[in-house]
Amino acid sequence: MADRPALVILTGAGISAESGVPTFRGGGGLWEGHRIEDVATPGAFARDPERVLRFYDARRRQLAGVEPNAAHRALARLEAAWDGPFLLITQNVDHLHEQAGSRKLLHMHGELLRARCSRCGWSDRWTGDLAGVACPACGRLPALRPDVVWFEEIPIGLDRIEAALEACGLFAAIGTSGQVWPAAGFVELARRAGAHTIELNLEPSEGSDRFAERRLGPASRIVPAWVEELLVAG
Ligand code: BV8
Repeated sequence: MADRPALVILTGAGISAESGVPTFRGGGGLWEGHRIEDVATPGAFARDPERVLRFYDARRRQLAGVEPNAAHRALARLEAAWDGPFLLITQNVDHLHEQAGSRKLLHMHGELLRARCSRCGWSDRWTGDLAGVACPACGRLPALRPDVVWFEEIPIGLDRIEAALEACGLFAAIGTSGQVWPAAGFVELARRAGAHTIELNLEPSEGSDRFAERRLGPASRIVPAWVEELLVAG
């Protein structure tokens, strides 16, 4: 197969929606009933750590039993078959991309199934609740937090992401509303690099007109179709 262009993919909550993980801004979305300022900022954790930990404990419990869907599996197939540079950046904090087999993966907003200590820096995989639990390393309480990037915190891997975008030939954004920065600006970096840009979403996102191409429909249907097209195109 001819050498492929460098491919960068950004996913958001929409790719996990059909696996039963609620999106953030859809009907019944996660933030409903919760203001970002009350549950997803360092200030919220400093003011009321138990409330923040209960919000994340409820989301972590929701992840038990959810499975990757056809869109996650299609992206794992694409990675395995792509003989050019490939990077899958996800804003999601679930583990569905890994469970589907993705490896060239970067969780820019962290991982809900990891915890870290806000006092001593300890961190590890964590599948249980965090509310009321002392840090296993330093013993402090409250101290443990979910290992995710809150609003006003710096996302993970930005240097690696910017380098990949500046060198990419194809950029796809899948299931993201384009409302959260800096992820919402990635399409601009890709366009400046001369990449072809495509959005795959249930409906046009906030930044839809910044993409050269868009495909509308549920991810579990349009992502496998797009992947098969790419792989057949040779
Ligand atoms: C930063 C982890 C500085 C936690 C998340 C004041 C101070 C500081 C910063 C700011 C500020 N004001 C604004 C900002 C910037 C801020 C921001 O963007 N705010 C927004 C609200 C305006 N950003 C930050 O604070 C970021 N940090 O700016 O630091 C900096 C940065 C760079 C360099 C130097 C300094 C940190 C943001 C990270 C926040 N953490 N998550 C957690 O999960 O609890 S963000 C959260 O939103 C999730 O990660 C989620 O993925 C993400 C984005 O949402 P989406 O994934 O797009 O999900 P959404 O529900 O919105 O949309 C779903 C989409 O799916 C829709 O389009 C829908 O149509 C589609 N869909 C639905 N079903 C399907 C589907 N598509 C296909 N098929 C389906 N079946």
